[in-house]
Amino acid sequence: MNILGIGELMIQLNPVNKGPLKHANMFERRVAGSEANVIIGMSRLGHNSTFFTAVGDDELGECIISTLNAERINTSFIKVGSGFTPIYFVERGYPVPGKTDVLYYRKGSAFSNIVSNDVDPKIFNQVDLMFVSGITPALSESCCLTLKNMVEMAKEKRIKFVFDTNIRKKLLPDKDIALSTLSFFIQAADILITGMGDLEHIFPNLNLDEQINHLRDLTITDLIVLKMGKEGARVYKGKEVFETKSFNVEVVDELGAGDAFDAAFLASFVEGKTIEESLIYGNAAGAIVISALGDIEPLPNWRDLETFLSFQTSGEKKLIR
Ligand code: KDG
Repeated sequence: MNILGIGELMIQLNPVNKGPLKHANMFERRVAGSEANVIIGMSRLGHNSTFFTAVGDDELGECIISTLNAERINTSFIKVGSGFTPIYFVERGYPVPGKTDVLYYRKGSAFSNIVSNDVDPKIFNQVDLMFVSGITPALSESCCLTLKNMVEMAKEKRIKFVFDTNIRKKLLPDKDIALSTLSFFIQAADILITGMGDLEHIFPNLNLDEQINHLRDLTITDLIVLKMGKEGARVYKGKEVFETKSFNVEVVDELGAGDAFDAAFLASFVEGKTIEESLIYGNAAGAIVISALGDIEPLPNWRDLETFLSFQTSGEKKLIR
């Protein structure tokens, strides 16, 4: 399948050790960005991918483009030079063990300055599926407007539109603004992905069934995917509900686990695997990514997924060194 992803990539400065950021003095420089993580994950699982973003005309922008090129992503539509390349710092495992926080330097970035004229309509040629998340409309008004236009163009061309609500509270701290910023995309999605934290942010103090019912009222799709972290994942398809448990692994760096889930779930689902199988591959990819540093580096290919899953069922017996 041909996939188009849209979103911001940043330079990630990830401490080598866990602990408070103010005492971190050794960092590894990586590249990450939620939507790009998903697209790279899908590329590793065999799908042709194009990515639309913007970066600064600087060394860090070049680093981001070469990362995408190395993953066989088509970077020819990327805009260079409309602002600076953003950076963020990660705080790992502190103060809540196993949890991660981020410190962004992204306001006014190259991507947040994009306008609809920066999008070459040829980007939609031969695309089957477009992936977007709630981070992009939250970055700036022009990002939100550009993305709305892109969704409309994709719809005209009958491209399947996948939307992950993917709320970053640092970008959308107010629940009403969060809901109004995301409602166009929630409504238009052909596949809608969300998480427990996102539902709690936009529909606080309700039980899960009530939250899902509210979401159903806002969207045209009958396919909602719910990421439940340690509890696994669920799909609501019409009146049916499918659920699979997560895998128990040591958390090294939780960033990117949800993106890895999306990549493996979507890659499996669009190539005809059942909903249950797709959920299992999604959970396996999330578990693999959570067990190693970085968002992009540990994203699995099919062989990695099969090795992980066969270890879950057969243990050491099937591992040959
Ligand atoms: O999904 C992991 C990402 O959230 C993170 O690494 C960076 O894209 C990012 C963001 O906007 O927080």
